[in-house]
Amino acid sequence: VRAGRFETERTYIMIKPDGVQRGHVGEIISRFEKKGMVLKALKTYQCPKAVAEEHYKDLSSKPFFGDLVNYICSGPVVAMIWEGPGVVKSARLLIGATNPLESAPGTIRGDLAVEVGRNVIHGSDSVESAEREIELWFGDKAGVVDWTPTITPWV
Ligand code: 3AN
Repeated sequence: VRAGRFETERTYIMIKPDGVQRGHVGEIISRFEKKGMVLKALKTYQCPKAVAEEHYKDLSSKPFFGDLVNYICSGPVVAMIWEGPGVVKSARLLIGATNPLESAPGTIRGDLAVEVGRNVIHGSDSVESAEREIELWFGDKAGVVDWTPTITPWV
């Protein structure tokens, strides 16, 4: 995909139930917008257990897997597709390290969280994971709009 002069990619970003309930949706979306990424889909969603289990299937042998699935299903999430140049890695940098106590200040988790089990946001860890997760969460294509901003954002 080419948007303007950039080669772009897509990533799956999800504000977890704690981020939604603590009122951080606007703040988090704002950080991605300010960075220059393009919002391609957004929905609030009450995640069924099967979707959370599929999403985190690589962690199914971890001792915290059950708690993780229950947490993701404990209230609505905000599921999003963001597009932009290098967006998968860039989003991970904006999000910060998995453990919020080790995330740098200025990152989303570094600024907004203290617990690894309540770390506010998910972002895909590779282009391949992103495509798998987009298919899982937005497979029905509902709310997914293929658009390119028509203004040139900068010279
Ligand atoms: P990330 O979300 O930064 O990609 P992963 O994929 O290692 O990190 O972990 C996925 C999710 O599992 C984390 N976002 C966090 O919610 C949860 N998690 C990871 N490690 C732990 C842990 N030690 N205890 C509880 N939950 C954890």
